[in-house]
Amino acid sequence: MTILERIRGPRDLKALTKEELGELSADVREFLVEAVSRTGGHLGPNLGVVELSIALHRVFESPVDRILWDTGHQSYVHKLLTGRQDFSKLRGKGGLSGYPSREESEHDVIENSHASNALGWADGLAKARQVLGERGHVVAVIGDGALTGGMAWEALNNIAAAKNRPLIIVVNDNERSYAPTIGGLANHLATLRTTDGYEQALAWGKQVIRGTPIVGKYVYEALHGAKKGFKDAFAPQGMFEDLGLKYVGPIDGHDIGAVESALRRAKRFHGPVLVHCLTEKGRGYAPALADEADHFHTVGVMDPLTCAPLTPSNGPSWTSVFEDEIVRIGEEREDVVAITAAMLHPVGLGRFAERFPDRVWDVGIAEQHAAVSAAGLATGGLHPVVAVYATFLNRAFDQLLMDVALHRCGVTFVLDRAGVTGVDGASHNGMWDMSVLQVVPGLRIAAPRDAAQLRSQLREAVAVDDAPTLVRFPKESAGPEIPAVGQVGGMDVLHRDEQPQVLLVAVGVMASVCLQAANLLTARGIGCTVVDPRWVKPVDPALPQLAAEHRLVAVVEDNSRSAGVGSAVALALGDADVDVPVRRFGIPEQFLAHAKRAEVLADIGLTPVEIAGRISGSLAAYDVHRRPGQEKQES
Ligand SMILES: Cc1ncc(C[n+]2csc(CCOP(=O)(O)OP(=O)(O)O)c2C)c(N)n1
Repeated sequence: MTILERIRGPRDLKALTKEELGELSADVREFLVEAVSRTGGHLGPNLGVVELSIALHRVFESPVDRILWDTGHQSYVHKLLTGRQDFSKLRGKGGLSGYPSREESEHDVIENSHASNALGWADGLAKARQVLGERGHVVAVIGDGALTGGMAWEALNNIAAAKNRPLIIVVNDNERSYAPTIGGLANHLATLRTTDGYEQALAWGKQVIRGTPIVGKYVYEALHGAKKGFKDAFAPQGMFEDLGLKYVGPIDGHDIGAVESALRRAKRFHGPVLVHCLTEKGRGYAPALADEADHFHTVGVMDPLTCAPLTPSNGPSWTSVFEDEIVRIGEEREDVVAITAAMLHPVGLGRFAERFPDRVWDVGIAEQHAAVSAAGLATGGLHPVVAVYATFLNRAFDQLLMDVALHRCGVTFVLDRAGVTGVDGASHNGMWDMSVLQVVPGLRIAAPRDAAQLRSQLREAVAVDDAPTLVRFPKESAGPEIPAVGQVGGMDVLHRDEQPQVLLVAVGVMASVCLQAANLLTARGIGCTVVDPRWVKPVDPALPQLAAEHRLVAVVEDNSRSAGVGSAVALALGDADVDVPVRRFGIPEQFLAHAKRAEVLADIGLTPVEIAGRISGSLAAYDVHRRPGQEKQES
């Protein structure tokens, strides 16, 4: 039995010797490489926090002490130490979540995987403990990447205000988000990293300067009086202390003893403390360390020895189609520039950055800044393309509405991972954009159905210079091309039966599902038209008239059913006095548990069989409803 297998909960860690702790760390790394290669998941970040997680659970008493993981992708080791060692279905249906999960364990608190929020949670929890007079520490672990987010700084501002409210912030500084962390904060952390630490400098100052005859004493006192000057002269770590936080560090985050003693010091302090730990993403696994792009931030299913991917590729991904086209557009138009929020490669801006290094900005995990600075860039005469995952655009709603749309700025938002993403669970699905953004005046939204459409709609989007545009596409491969058989207004007709009864409005990637549903309906004698509106906002002016030629409209979207494209279509039909019922197929208003994308779509009824069945059921019910008595006569 390995030491890891003997750990049933944090208590089992307490009695381990130094040697056993070393063995445990090695067990954990071996386990992570094996297990995560089998399922895919966040490997690099977890390899980097092995010792830190062990030390945290030895020093604190979770769950009485609350340990909060910012973003939560680095919580695998914490899971292993808190009784969860069955990783066989990690991120799969019925298996462990890839993030903390309160359903899984009393040791977990924050589940939502959107970065930079843990300090805010910690502030609230610490205040609650103070008001209720409860015992226990609150510890938030935040990466240097997550520390670039504005929310973290709003929290620091509040945390620092209460000098006597204990709260421990552990900065897990591996110098990287996905790519190396950027910006002034990153530079400051780098300065801290290269110094011996304030405490050591202070001790040295006392010894050396004071020991210098006559002038030494005065120099020391003068410097000590001007504490900031002294600190900055010898260990320039003033920023956190200037904010009002005690700073401990920098600590070697892979030295369990050193981390433990820093945490114990922090625990004794009756106010906010920041413990700065230096770690290495991908630690102990050579292929991860050799991977310059992201140190294996996330991996798919792979061979742990060769790292060769073991899931077959079904053709080019949506991301790679965007990546190619934006470079082509960049060649043709010098005014097109790009912004990423710490995800240059995942959102497909890597090649653009290589080709046009001066025309791309990584703003850190700062979607709000991405949007507002895009407004500035547009007003300054450029056309910015802001590429983010759909779920993270939620952060920038106000900036998109007030800074970009209100000022009629020509900014193109590109949303990768739109719709059901699956394995990353509830918070990673990009299922809200087409609902919340319906209310933004002047915004145009494109949902391309295939790679060719993505290329042409991206071009149409960047051609708009007096309003925001948005292009959204899902995860995985773009699939085969779906040809149009005709045109109505700006919409593509994908399928047309004689005397159609049902108009299927296929939003983006749902085109192939709609075509299959139409075939099933046609086989039952229910004629269909399938249109791809291409631009789903605003609703195409030709849609109400087309709808009027059918008995039922069914809108199928990979987005929340609430207030999405289906609702916009119903509104447009109502406004045009077209009295044809609209059925809305989409994601129910709930948080979806992790599972493969196809499994989730099946569970929520977004399959051809389910859609066809419900449409024919609706038509039958509609007949009964509209012509009562006819059923009786027929029977
Ligand atoms: C609001 C938001 N934007 C983007 C992301 C995507 N994301 C996940 S982890 C990560 C990097 C985090 O870096 P850091 O906090 O330093 O943790 P590390 O992975 O280096 O341990 C990013 C950008 C996110 N989770 N949340």
